[in-house]
Amino acid sequence: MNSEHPEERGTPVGRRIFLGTLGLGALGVVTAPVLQRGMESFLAGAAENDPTGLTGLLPNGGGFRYYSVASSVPHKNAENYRLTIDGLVDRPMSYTLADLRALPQTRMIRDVQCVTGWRVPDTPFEGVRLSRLLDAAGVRPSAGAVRFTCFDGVYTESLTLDQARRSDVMVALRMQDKDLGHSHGGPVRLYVAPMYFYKSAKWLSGITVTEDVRPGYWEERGYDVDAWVGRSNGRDDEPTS
Ligand SMILES: Nc1nc2c(c(=O)[nH]1)N[C@H]1C(S)=C(S)[C@@H](COP(=O)(O)O)O[C@H]1N2
Ligand SMILES: [Mo]
Repeated sequence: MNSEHPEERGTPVGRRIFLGTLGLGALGVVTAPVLQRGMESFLAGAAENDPTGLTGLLPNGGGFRYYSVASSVPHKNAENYRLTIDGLVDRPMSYTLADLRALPQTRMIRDVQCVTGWRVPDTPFEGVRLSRLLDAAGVRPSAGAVRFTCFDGVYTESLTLDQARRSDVMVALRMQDKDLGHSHGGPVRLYVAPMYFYKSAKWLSGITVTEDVRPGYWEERGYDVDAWVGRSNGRDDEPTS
């Protein structure tokens, strides 16, 4: 490795750049399946060696595919999980899991659609409407967008303020009538029902109100920022919301 570019030495970053480049080269559609295939063979191997049947609880069972652009993600629970809201707000906030559970919960049942093609019908999600958290923080007039960050340290997402205030956008605590497990982004993930599932950032830890949209992880790698199901990314799927 060239010592003039010490920042290029870290292998995790190098791997992310490699995957991202693949994604750009094929309009972003190749990248996720590459990760997915690795995970599926891992799951298949795990299932073969699992007399307890516990691997049946892994996400592949329900039609979901497991995705993470980070190679490892810390586990967070009721003791150490925090969700912060900051940026262009009057009252920056930090919520514990108990705080979020104490707020009014919304339940929605929608299809989940990944931009790579897989769809999971009629999936119940429960959590707190994002609009409620934004109102509690007091969004300033100069604000136009929201940026989401994750405790995997890598993934980011974004919405316009109008999109973020839709009633079908939530900070989800439960999916399929269970508390969100780690592999699905638990304890808390974003859920943007009308958009491709890449908008639904897993392991959500930060909500920052900003002036303008800053494209998220996959959006910097070729996916559409306005990710409406059936009306973006060159796809014609049935809308989900
Ligand atoms: N933090 C984080 N959130 C993420 C992703 C990711 O890699 N990291 N992948 C996205 C994509 S492309 C999809 S399809 C869904 C997958 O969610 P699942 O693993 O629960 O099926 O999460 C989205 N949110
Ligand atoms: Mo996806």
